[in-house]
Amino acid sequence: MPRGGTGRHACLSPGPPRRGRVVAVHGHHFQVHDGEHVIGCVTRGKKGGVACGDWVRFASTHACSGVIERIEPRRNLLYRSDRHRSKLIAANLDQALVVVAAVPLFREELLIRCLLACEAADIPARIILNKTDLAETADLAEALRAYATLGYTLTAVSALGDIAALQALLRGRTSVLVGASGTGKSSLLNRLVPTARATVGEISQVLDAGRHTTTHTRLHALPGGQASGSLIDSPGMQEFGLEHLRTRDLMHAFPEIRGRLGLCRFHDCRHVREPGCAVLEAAQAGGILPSRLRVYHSLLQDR
Ligand SMILES: Nc1nc2c(ncn2[C@@H]2O[C@H](COP(=O)(O)OP(=O)(O)OP(=O)(O)O)[C@@H](O)[C@H]2O)c(=O)[nH]1
Ligand SMILES: [Mg+2]
Ligand SMILES: [Zn+2]
Repeated sequence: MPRGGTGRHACLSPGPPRRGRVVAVHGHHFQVHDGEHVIGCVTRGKKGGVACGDWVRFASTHACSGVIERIEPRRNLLYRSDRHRSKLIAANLDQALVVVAAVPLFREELLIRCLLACEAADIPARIILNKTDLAETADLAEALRAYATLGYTLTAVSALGDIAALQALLRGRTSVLVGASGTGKSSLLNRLVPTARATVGEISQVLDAGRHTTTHTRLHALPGGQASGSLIDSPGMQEFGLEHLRTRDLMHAFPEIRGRLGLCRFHDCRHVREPGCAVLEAAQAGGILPSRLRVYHSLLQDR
């Protein structure tokens, strides 16, 4: 059994393609769970683009391995992108849990970018504030209250303490843990799926940042049988590239802008400094977080 995986490794006799779910991604190697076994698979040729959580058709070959023939249509796909390529995070999600913490240093822009990617992919997002056992967390909890009014429920937990509130959110769903390195994603996973035994890293005091301990995305079955749901742990990121979002996508990915589209004087308003802009007026009246408007404007500059 792969550490923290789902099911047993198997050598199967070759046969017609079967259905399975991708539970781990290691570069061009994938682990596929067919409901009973985990089979190491590759893709045919150079075809990449398989994400953790994908449902695939695969054929078992002569060894203890298989070949992914095709990816079934996805319900959704969470990914980030830079100028050169896309980095797939996970597919077919019921929700994304964006994990934040006061230690290492909280970076609001990373949270905002994670939430934008979720919005653009039409994946419901929640914020999980971890490390409530640390005194520094109280101020962050206060600062994040404004996010609840945007529709992102905040759940505060400690991986060292009571995680019942988080457990309740996961039941029967496929969820992914995303966020900055060192916020405690793998620590939370280990509490929720004790057999996962995921490696937990130290935090660099010098850099006040995580050390990118988790290097691969992996799906874990939550305890209690099939209906319990699945939890995907992903590597923490330092940056969250959003090259794939065009100006229009961005406007829609900010709920506070989306809700005001059509209310500006000019129909092609970009909400930067146009007169009669409903978004800027709302911001001036204190109805929009300045930090979020700043990120919106800086993202527009790249487009
Ligand atoms: N005090 C406190 N420390 C925690 C908590 N959760 C995690 N940590 C610590 O935070 C550090 C990073 O934890 P990880 O679980 O490795 O963080 P991660 O988000 O998985 O990091 P990456 O895999 O690099 O993305 C470790 O030293 C953990 O012991 C918590 O609730 N409270
Ligand atoms: Mg981790
Ligand atoms: Zn406007």
